[in-house]
Amino acid sequence: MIDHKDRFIGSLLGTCIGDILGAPVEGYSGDEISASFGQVDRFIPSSRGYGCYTDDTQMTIALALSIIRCGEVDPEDCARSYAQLYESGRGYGWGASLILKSLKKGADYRQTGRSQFRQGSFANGGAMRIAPVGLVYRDKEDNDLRRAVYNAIMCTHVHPEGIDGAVLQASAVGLMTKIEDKHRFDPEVFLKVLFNVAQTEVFKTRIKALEEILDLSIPDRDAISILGNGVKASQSVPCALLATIRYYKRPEDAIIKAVGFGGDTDTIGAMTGAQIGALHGSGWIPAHWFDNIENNKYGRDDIINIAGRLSDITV
Ligand code: R7I
Ligand code: MG
Ligand code: MG
Repeated sequence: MIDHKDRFIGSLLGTCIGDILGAPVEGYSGDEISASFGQVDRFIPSSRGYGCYTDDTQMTIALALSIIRCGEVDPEDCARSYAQLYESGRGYGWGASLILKSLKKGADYRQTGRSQFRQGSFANGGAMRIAPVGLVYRDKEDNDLRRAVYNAIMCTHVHPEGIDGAVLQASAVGLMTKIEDKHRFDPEVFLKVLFNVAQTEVFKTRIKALEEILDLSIPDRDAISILGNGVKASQSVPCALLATIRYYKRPEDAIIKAVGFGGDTDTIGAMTGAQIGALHGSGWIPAHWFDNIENNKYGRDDIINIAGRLSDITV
């Protein structure tokens, strides 16, 4: 059986590894990735450096630190924490980037979620960073989890689709922590639970599509053209779920496949990594990934430590 703390470590390292693997090919199509790299199964040096993560991991760390500090999700402290860790070279979305800079200058976290897009951002910036909430709130009722997710992302993501994507990602991570025997994970049951959690039409439709993709064994390439793989939460979150439900037995492969779907690759990889790590813990992570994760402040060793402290929190 996988130890509780190790699931937290696996989920945060999984986020980080998916992010690092996917970052150099963000925006490539699946075909372009296979033509240029075959499978992305190793870290590729990029302008950011080798083994360096992006905003997805940086915001995940900021959120985890805030939960550790407050013992729960406190929206004001989360906003402060994101702003504190923000570094412009980490590939942030431009809306998010402007918001984080304004928060740094003292903007009100209750207003910033609509400051760039009138209805809020429909992108996946809420979902990409939400694993710590999924982990800590795993035993909470759906409404409580939804509230915690909202509080964790409201400073940047208030669009119903941005929120629903984050809630689904958090639920997926939380559900994975409860699968005691990884051989007994049932993708159909998993999708049914998520269908009931979803509140927007677009996510309900995409989860139904995932059921059909599984049922009819629709190949990945065709599945991606049904789901989309872009920066919208409604595209990338279902893609991450697809990699998980199809490849969960082989955690390494699940992340490689998620990145290979193309599109918002660092984020799809990160979200699949968070889900898969919550299921398998961290023991499966190959040395050539583990050893090469950046390891300065808030790098690999700090992430492991933060995950351990997060696992002690009860809400
Ligand atoms: O959601 P967010 O943090 O971006 C996350 C993505 C991930 O792929 C990361 O890896 C990183 O690359 O960025 O940042 P936002 O700025 O909220 O959203 C990202 C982009 O989605 C924006 O820059 C817009 O191009 C687009 N977008 C929208 N466009 C039009 N109308 C998001 N919401 C809207 C919208 O309402
Ligand atoms: Mg990124
Ligand atoms: Mg991305």
